[in-house]
Amino acid sequence: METILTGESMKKALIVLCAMCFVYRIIGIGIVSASVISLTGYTSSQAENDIIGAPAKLPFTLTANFNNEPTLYAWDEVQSFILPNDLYVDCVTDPTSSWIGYNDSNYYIKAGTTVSSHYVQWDPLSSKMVMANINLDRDISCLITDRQTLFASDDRLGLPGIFYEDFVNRGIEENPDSTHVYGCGININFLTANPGDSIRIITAQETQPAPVPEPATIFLLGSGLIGLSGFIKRRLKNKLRTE
Ligand SMILES: [Ca+2]
Ligand SMILES: [Ca+2]
Repeated sequence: METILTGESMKKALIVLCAMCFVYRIIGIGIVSASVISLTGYTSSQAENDIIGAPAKLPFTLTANFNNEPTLYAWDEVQSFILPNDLYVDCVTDPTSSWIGYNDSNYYIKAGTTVSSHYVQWDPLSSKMVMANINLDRDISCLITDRQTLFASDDRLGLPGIFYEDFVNRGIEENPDSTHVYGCGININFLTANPGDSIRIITAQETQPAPVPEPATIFLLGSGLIGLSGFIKRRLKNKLRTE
């Protein structure tokens, strides 16, 4: 007795399976959105261009000896990432957010929160100022502006393919650098010499529970499976009869 499906019946079974997967997919299982960064109104007293983007070629190592004049770099890092542990930050826009914690004079984003990260770097050849307005598609929750907190967040938030070195004076200074966050936008004003000024901009939200398939979905999937098994049985029976 032969129990192997023929090429034709295999093809039909596959079509039925694909159709079921498509129905399951369009009902909305596991769809995750991510933040996108944009830059407007960039001006600098001496820089000529206004370009946004990550370093053109990855992998790339971010070192103190790098310079990206006259470009202000701003790039998306990890998106919709669930923090495996607490993440310390330097500024928060709303300390009462449910995902913000406070410990020993420091704010942190609680483990289990979903975050998206963006990196901004201004690194001219010689001392220069940059003023820019950066917009995200979601309200900004936190900034990471200090060498130590940047270093401590590189592994979790960094863009794969960029190697972030730890070096002295990474981050920004309290004076004269300034940041002003309003909703999903941020104004930056950095006066910079080597090794450059860097910050991380974080959006955060409570992690949504994984969607549970609705009864209608389960019914569709169930009927699909029953239909598929009936189809295979019928094909086998017909095949045996003709042999
Ligand atoms: Ca600076
Ligand atoms: Ca530099």
